[in-house]
Amino acid sequence: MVSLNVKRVLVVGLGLSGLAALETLTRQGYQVTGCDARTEEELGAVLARVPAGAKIVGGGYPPARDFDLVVVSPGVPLEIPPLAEARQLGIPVWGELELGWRLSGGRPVIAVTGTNGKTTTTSLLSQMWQDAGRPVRAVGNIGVPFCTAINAPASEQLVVEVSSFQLETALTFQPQVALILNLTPDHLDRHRTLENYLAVKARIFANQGPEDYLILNFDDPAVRKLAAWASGRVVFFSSRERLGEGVFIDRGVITGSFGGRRLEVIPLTQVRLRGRHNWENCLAAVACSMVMGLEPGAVAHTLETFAGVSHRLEFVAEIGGVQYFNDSKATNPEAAMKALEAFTEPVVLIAGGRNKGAGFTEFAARVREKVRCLVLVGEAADAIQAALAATGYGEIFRAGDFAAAVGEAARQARPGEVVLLSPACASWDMFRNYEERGDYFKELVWGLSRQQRGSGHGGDCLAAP
Ligand code: UMA
Repeated sequence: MVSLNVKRVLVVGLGLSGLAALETLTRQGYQVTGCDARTEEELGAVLARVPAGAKIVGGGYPPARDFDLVVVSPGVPLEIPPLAEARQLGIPVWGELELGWRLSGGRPVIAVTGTNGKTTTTSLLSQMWQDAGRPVRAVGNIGVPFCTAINAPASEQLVVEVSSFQLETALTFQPQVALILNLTPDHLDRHRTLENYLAVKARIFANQGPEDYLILNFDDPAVRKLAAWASGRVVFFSSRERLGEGVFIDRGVITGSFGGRRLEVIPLTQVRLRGRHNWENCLAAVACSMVMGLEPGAVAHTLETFAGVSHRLEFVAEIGGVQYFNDSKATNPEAAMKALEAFTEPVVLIAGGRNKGAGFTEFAARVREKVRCLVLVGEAADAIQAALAATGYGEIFRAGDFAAAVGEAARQARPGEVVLLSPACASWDMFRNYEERGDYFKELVWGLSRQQRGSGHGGDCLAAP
């Protein structure tokens, strides 16, 4: 067991990460206090999950000076009092990822970051390992705190989805393979400037050594530039250019080229995921599989069969010739623009929610090109409508709530079209998270599909559940 050389630990935030940290630290005999901005009453059922032996402070934070280490959850801003105080007093502040990484003894991991596509790529990599018959576990931002995997057998490959929030408090994290998929403005309400955000993302490879790999998107200028700072071996992937070295598309075939060795993996037409952004995720995963020596046959099989993950361009149902897709994970304009690129059919788009500090000018231009009609809902509806007004686009419907938005989209859509939920915004004004938003969308669509069947027009109804 790895010793941390501390006794008293303060865990800030009692969500998934905080609870996992509390559990792990208590089990290892540290004196642990968990705290949360939510009062004990608001924490409610969470308290039942607090391990025996851990103290809890609800409705605020105890002073950091009483502790030797502060462990913080990714969603907690670093300016709150105990964290500012800890920094002032020189008390270390680690994120849950850093804690898990240290307690795991710094085991070799694959780490995936980027603005969009992290969860898809993490899941795709896990599936590749599974299909190759190798034990694997996906952890991190994907919804499974790193701390839960500290005792995973050494034979098990950990694939870690890493967010910018987690990287802010990752000090010694050193993935054997780091992937950066793309970098566009996101979470600027927290990181303030794009430069800060890029600097935080670059921390994923800051501790890498010469034997480690850094897999970078050649087509993304901000990502490509990071190669200059790498101390590991850089491998590029590109969906637009045939690279001398790296992974790319050559005459429609995903191809890898390393040290004069060339490998044709699979024609794009046989890849199940849709859209260029997904090709990029596939290319990044292929590059990772190659540097890790995975069998190409298993990799090709995964690409042929992997249908994506929930809430990312997830097919929900076809009702009366209209296809419904759930892309609730698109919590920023860039992600929603990428989703739009995946369709050649006319799109009825549902967008809106809480803006995380993004501008909508570029998004509006893309909507004008690709969206036949737009249904707006949530806090950011005015801002999005204003951006669209500047382009002269008028096909906009406003909905008072989420269910009304789905109903309006269904009314507007014609056979052969796509209804796409790709909100370009966070869900927090109406839901707890994007999963809840996506699940509600699916329920509403399945409800429409049942209505359609009930009305005797069910012959052309293809519903997922
Ligand atoms: N809290 C405070 N003070 C604050 C803010 C929050 O005490 O100022 C408390 C809240 O009351 C709550 C707890 O902190 O009890 C929540 O902590 P958290 O927001 O870190 O949430 P977790 O449940 O620990 O989930 C986190 C990630 N959440 C965020 O980064 C916001 C999850 O990513 C991740 O799956 C999980 O750890 C396990 O690693 C979600 C996410 O939205 C999916 N990520 C963002 C994204 O993908 O864009 C970064």
